[in-house]
Amino acid sequence: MTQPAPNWSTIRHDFPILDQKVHGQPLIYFDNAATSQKPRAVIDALVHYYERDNANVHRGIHELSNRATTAFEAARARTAKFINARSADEIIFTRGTTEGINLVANSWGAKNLKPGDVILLTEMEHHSNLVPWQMLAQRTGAKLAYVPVTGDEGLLDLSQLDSLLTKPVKLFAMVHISNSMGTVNPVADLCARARKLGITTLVDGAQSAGHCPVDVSAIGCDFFAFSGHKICGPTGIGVLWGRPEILDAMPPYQGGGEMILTVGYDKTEFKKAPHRFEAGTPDISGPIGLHAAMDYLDAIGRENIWQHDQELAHYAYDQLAGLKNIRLFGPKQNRAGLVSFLLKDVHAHDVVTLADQAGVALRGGHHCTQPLMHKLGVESTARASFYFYNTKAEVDRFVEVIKEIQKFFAQ
Ligand code: 7TS
Repeated sequence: MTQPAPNWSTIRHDFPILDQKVHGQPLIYFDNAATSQKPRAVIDALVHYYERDNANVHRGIHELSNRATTAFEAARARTAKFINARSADEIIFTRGTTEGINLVANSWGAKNLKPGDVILLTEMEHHSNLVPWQMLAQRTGAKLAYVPVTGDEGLLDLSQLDSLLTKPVKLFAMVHISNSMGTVNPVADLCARARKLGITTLVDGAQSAGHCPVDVSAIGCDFFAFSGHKICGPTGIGVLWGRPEILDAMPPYQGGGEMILTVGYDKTEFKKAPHRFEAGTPDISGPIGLHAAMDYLDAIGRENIWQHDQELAHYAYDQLAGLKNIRLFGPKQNRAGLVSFLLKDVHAHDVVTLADQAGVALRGGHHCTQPLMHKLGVESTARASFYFYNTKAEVDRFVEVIKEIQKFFAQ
């Protein structure tokens, strides 16, 4: 059943931070791929937790500890529902996408990889889905291979996939939506092809969760990682989903309290997943805020959010494409909610600095995809990334500002 689209122009009033001026201009926040803003519902959930329920989890018998534990575990169950996992036991709370991927690399990777094995990545990975695998390859003697990117239009060159998906490949880790180009990768297809060959798959969902409907069963991956702060939740909380049979066979990532059944001076018996991967006092308010964020997003409808973000991105892309002396990155069709570009003879950081003076928050740099920038022959790009509280009027103003910047540098 499709949800009716909400009134997009009033939704932004749910975000107190958006109602302000920056350098004397109304704030236009277009840095959502870095982190999203937080609606009042999430801020209220955090305040409520700290004002009424704060206690440590899983260890107290007193009322506050029971409340905190119930809310913490309710957030885990809510997260399972959010990505259509079968059970809350498949949800590990992490600090974010980065920590989720490091967990898989250090636990699953260290156990399962040996010299000569291959870790297959794509050329468009964020450093957090690249550096942990490089570190693991150095430790285990495994090698890295990459699915190439076609060029400025930022698609995966899938004509190479059959020759890359070979027997020594033990893991295929791929980004769902590229943070620097807006490419939407066909992850269900890629995972199906890997699965046929018995290859384990990991999907980096940092830019997809909370932006489009995500169903880990339909994607058919073995691991899926995302960050709470990019989907209206607090910073410091993230999610790693894993197939239960894989999680239960993985050794713990860190040792400490809360992840054990019994401890002797010589030996420890560990809890099952997910608790064996959550040593020590966890971020408790994080999952509670994330729960509120997930409820908030689903009240709007992720299909609606996806349509809205894509519409803004195509609108922005088409307008920028109409300008002279601009180079655009990422696909023309089927683009997620961002645009990435370079103005001729203007450094991306100058674009961002001047846009900031006009109240428009952009991002400039390599976007933690340095190898990709290198491949494209650039150091950096400027990026505008959208979310559902952004409007077409804001895109119009942004394009005006870009034109003004071009004029400024043409003088
Ligand atoms: N993967 C992708 C695709 C990302 O875009 C990011 C963050 C991460 C992983 C890491 O997420 P974290 O929450 O663990 O830090 N991307 C960006 C960005 O595009 N600008 O700032 C952070």
